[in-house]
Amino acid sequence: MKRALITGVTGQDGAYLSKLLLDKGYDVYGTFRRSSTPNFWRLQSLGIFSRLHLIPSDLVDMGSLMEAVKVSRPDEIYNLAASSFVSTAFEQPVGNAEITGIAVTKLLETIRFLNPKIKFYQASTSEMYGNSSDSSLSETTPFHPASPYAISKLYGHWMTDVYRKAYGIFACTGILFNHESPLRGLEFVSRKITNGVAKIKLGLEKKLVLGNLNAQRDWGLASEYMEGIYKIMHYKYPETFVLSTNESHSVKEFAQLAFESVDLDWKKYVKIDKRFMRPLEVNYLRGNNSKAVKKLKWKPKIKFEKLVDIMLKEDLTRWENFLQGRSFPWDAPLYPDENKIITRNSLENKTSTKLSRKTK
Ligand code: NAP
Ligand code: F7E
Repeated sequence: MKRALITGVTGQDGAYLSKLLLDKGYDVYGTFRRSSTPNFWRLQSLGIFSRLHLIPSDLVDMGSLMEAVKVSRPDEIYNLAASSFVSTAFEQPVGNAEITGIAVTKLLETIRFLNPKIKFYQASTSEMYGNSSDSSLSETTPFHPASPYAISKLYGHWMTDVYRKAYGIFACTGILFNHESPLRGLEFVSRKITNGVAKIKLGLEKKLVLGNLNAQRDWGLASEYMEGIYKIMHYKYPETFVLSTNESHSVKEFAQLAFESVDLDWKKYVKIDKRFMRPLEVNYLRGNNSKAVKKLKWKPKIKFEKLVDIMLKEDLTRWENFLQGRSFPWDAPLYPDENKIITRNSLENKTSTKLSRKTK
């Protein structure tokens, strides 16, 4: 039986990848951070919580990472843990470098010391491209990172490349474009919209406050991207692959489609607040997945419209079940009102503006 160690098992991708590997017969070990309140709702919601081995570990603590590798004796390590919310990385750039960047080297050093035969996957990101002049982004497109998060990720990306070349470790990377699901964190715009629209439809909320509606992203379904990660790890050589849908849609399109799906006019409910805009924005991202299609035979089936539909239906069902008094693993009832969270960005941008004519 193969053994896999996944860092960040409590996150969206950690949950879906755990399920995929368990279904393939792997013995799966997952690292989690100790917190004062249990944080396993995604694993519970996929029905796999009791099938995993859990190891407490923090990316800032090298000893705990070494311990996790020693205890799990993995054939494969998937490094999914990171501080993954771009806005928070602007607020906490030093912490982000430690968690999202330097920790990659800690893991690679652990592999080098303990067992260089362990295969390693690093979760790289389309954010590393920043505001590129290319309209279709592939493995050969130069990087222009535009956030502390992207810089930390680029550090981890290149470090993985160095350990592959310098020490012959099977160290591979996936440059994944945005992938979403009903298990996506509520701070990310996709789930913020589907959760917000569900609440408005059921009369639990009156408005949805967003930031830059014009930003465009290449959005796919997380579970399909985990199949891609598995294929990257099992390709004959350790290489870098882009995983994307090759389509780009704006935040405005996302919101419009979600409201229209429940017969509501988005213009009546969407408000804009600068507090949700970033000090530096990545305006447009669209991937080119042809290498993955050709070499891995990986191709996403779920595109934008279907993705919005899947997420919205799940959030509607959850709120309906909640109103009927049913209990189930879920994050939304405990999530704070984002408009009340004081951040550096919210203090600098106190003005809330109605949807401008231009955006309409
Ligand atoms: P996520 O839902 O935010 O999950 C991140 C995971 O990292 C969580 O389990 C989190 O633990 C853990 N973590 C954060 N800080 C940690 C620390 N100091 N020590 C140990 N664990 C820590 O992110 P995701 O969407 O699943 O993404 C998975 C990976 O892919 C991340 O590296 C992300 O940067 C990258 N990525 C994501 C996308 C995307 O569109 N989803 C695209 C490209 C790349 P807690 O639950 O305790 O917070
Ligand atoms: O923002 C805009 C925002 O936070 C998408 C992470 O998984 O994917 C994710 O990063 C866009 C941005 O994701 C709001 O300005 C407008 O342009 O959902 P997001 P992200 O920043 O693209 C990449 C690939 C990763 O690697 C990351 O880990 O939407 N936007 N209004 C908003 N964004 C948020 N969060 N909230 C808003 O109200």
